Amino acid sequence: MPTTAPVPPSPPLVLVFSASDPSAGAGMQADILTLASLGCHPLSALTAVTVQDTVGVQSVHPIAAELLEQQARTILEDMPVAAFKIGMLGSVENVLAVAEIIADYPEIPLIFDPVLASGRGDELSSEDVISAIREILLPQTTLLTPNAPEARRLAESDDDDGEPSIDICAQRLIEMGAQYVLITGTHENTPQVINTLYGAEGVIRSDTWERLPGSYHGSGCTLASAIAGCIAGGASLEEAVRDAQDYTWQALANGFRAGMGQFIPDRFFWARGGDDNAAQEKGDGKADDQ
Ligand code: PXL
Repeated sequence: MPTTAPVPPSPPLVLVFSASDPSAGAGMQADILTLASLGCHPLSALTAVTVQDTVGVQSVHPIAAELLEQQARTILEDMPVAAFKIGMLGSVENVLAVAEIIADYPEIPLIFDPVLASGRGDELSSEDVISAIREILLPQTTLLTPNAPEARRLAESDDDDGEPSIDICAQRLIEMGAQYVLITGTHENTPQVINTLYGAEGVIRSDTWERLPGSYHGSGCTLASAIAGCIAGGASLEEAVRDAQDYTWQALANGFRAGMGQFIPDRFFWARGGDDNAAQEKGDGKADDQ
């Protein structure tokens, strides 16, 4: 009797909705590198094509919503997806399309990195896109991962008299429907980077990291994808947030300057061999853990 070889189990499947960045510093390429590095199989639904290098974004070309929808639905009908990750969406039509798709899969955890501007300040989402995000995506989000400026922009209100605190912004984003919010402190003027995870009851954990000297392209994409990958691999949300920060810090510490602009995180730092990668030389980067 011929024996059939056992079929190896599938790695965890993560479906990413994000835009192409040809520099592979950020966007879909960053998501795919991160997920592959963490042992997941990355599935992709492209939302936009950008023209950019490590210095800046030259143009953004949203994909037609119908084509975006076809990419995702075709994959979802074929494979059991363990987590969704959303990055840049590119148009209001694409926000609507993605919101409709994920509404059909309420049991799949959704990690949403609300990309409003690039790290270098290029606008990547219009006011209409931001309104659509608030109204139809936040209520479906398991974990939202804005940096502090994005959190302020998403949570701002006409009644604000001055800038609301980060704690208030997190509370508002949870009231708008996100289950959890992780606000990153990379853009804040603090000596260390403080990332804080909030739930309905307030702060769940706060992690403080040594601030690295360089300017990095794609740190937020790396963090959100790493969280999605850890959750897809079976981690709890809090474990995923902790482990993904550790992974991201090491990817940044091993970042390389491939072009004339920002550093690119090395998502495969562990595969370069030897004991001499920068993260190991610097210790584990953790300054404090509250
Ligand atoms: O880092 C956020 C980001 C996400 N996606 C794309 C980007 C950027 C920043 O430039 O270009 C496509």
